Amino acid sequence: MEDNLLLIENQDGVALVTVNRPKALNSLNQPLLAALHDFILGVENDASVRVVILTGAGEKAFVAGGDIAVMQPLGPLAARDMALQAQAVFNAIEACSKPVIAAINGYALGGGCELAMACDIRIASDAAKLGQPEINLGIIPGWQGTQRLPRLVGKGRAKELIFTGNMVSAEEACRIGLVNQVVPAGELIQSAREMAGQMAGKSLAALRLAKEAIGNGLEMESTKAYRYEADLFGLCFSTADQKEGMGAFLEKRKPQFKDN
Ligand code: CO8
Repeated sequence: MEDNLLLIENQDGVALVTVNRPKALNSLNQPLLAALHDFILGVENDASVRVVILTGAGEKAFVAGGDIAVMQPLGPLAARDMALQAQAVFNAIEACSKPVIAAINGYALGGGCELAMACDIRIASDAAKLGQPEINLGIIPGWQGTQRLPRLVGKGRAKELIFTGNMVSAEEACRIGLVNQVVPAGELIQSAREMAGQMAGKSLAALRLAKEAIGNGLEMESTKAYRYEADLFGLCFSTADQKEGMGAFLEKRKPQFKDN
């Protein structure tokens, strides 16, 4: 049994969470998935956490996928269970009311790329490599890669990546929209912290509604999505933060948000 599969460090409202199985390139097994799930559900009620940064231990990998040694002997039902277990974790990240930033420090392959795609924002080190190499193992992505990848990079590029199993550099991933920005390896966590710090100063109520509008709205037909956005926009006006934010602007001072 491995200890400390997740390292968690909370500073100034930003939780830095490190997937910690560097000897297996941080590949995800069931205990790690369970730990990630517990963590992300806990964040919801933890007022000390405003933004999450997810990264991998060591210099080589963010997460090199699902643990192939665990998967190799599985039968179909157990494989489906493992797919569903991870999908529940990734759905919880997507549904988390607080922003989650993936700081991709190295290989983000298969389930690792899928984990990064479940996060709201991806910042990659210039040494990172991303891909969906499942085809080389005789399988297809099972942790939502066939769905999230085409939504991020378009159907054609997603098919190319999934059918060839080729990895792309961080630069190429940025060019095709798979990551938001690329930074020098030594500056990755600092860059992620700077972005997280900016978000941590906002109203959590507004951040949450913005995340819901984008996430849920994209799954709707556009006229319904526009109405949904208007509804959530209206809901902002039930918060003290809306009165404070607009009041502070008019009074030419910095807002003091209270997250409600
Ligand atoms: N699972 C288990 N162990 C791994 C994994 C992995 N995904 N990746 C690396 N490791 C282990 C290696 O076996 C090795 O262990 P050991 O030292 O005991 O031999 C150690 O990590 C270091 O790896 P390498 O020696 O291979 O390091 P290299 O620098 O030579 O290569 C690579 C690095 C290119 C990243 C290479 O390790 C690699 O190709 N890894 C596999 C990448 C991959 O195919 N990922 C996709 C996995 S499938 C998946 O994610 C599907 C998820 C959905 C499943 C649905 C549920 C059933």
